Amino acid sequence: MAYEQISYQVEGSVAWLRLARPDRLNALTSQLSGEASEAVASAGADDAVRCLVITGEGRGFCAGQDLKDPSLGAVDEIDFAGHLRRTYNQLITGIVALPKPVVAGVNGVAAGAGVSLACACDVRIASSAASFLQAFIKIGLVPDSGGNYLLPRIVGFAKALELSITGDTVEAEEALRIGLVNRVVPEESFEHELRAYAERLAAMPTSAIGATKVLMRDALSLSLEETLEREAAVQAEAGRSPDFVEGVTAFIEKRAPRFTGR
Ligand code: LHQ
Repeated sequence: MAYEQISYQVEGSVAWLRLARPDRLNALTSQLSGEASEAVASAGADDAVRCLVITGEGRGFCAGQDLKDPSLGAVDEIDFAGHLRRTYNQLITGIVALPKPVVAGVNGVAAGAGVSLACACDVRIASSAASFLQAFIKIGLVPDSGGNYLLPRIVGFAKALELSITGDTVEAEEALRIGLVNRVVPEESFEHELRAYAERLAAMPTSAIGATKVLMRDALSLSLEETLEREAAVQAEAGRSPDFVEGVTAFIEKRAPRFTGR
C-alpha cells in the first residue's frame, strides 16, 4: 500500500515505521493514525519481520493530535469518542497486541498521544534530544490513547499522575531516571544505536518474545497462582519450538544460537 503520512520499509528482519509529517512534529491526523495501524498490521502479517521500530522524521517524535487537522471538525463540535475509537484505539491496541518486539525510537519531542504511542511500544530508546510532555492537560483534556493505563505501569502511579496533571516536560536524562525510557543515546549516534538495538531484538526468539509480552501484561491483573498456571501452559508451547531446540543445542555446542523466530 502507498502511504502518504508515514513511511514503512522492511530492511532485513526489521520493519521501520516512520511518522512523516516533520513540519508539524509528526502530529497525528486521522489519516496518519490509519496508515500507521495498517503498517503495524503488515508487520504482524509478515513472517520476515521480527522487530518493528516506530520513530519520527525530522526533529519531533510525535506531537500528539494534530490540533489543526480539518478532519476533526470545528473545535466546539469535535466527536472525541468517535475519533478516539476510530483512530488511536486501533493503533494502540495493534501495537500492544503485536506478537513481536516493538521499539519506539524517540528521536525528539513526544507530546500527548505521542507519549502514549511511545508507551505502547515494548522498549523506548531515546535520543538525547528527546523530551516528553503529557500535553493533554494544557488544553483542558484528559490523557487518552491508553495514557492512563500505560504511563502508570511504566513510571508508577505517583509520577504518572504528576506528569499528567502538570503537563511538565521531562527531558531525556530525567526520562531515563524515572524509567520512562530504557536507554538514552547521543543524538549524533541515535540512528545507528537504534538500528543496532532493533537488529539485536530481531535476532532473538521472536515467538517467545511475543508470548512473554502477553504473559507479562496479563499477569498485571492476575493472581500469582493464575500466572504460575499460565506460565506452565505457555512454557510447554515454547519448549516445543525450534528456537528452544536451537538455543539448547547452541549452548551445548558452545556456539552462538541462530534463532529463526519460530
Ligand atoms: C502542531 C502540533 C500539534 C498541530 C506542533 N498540532 N501542529 C485526542 C482527540 C482529539 C482532539 C484532541 O487531542 C487528542 C489527544 C492529544 O494528543 S491532545 C495533545 C495535542 N498535542 C499538543 O497539545 C501539543 C501541541 N504542541 C506543543 O505543545 C509544542 O509544539 C511542542 C511542545 C510539542 C513542541 O514545541 P516546539 O519545539 O517549540 O515546536 P513548535 O511549537 O514551534 O512546533 C513546530 C510546528 O509544529 C509549529 O508549526 P509552525 O507552522 O508554527 O512552524 C506547530 O504549530 C506545529 N505543531 N504540535 N499537536
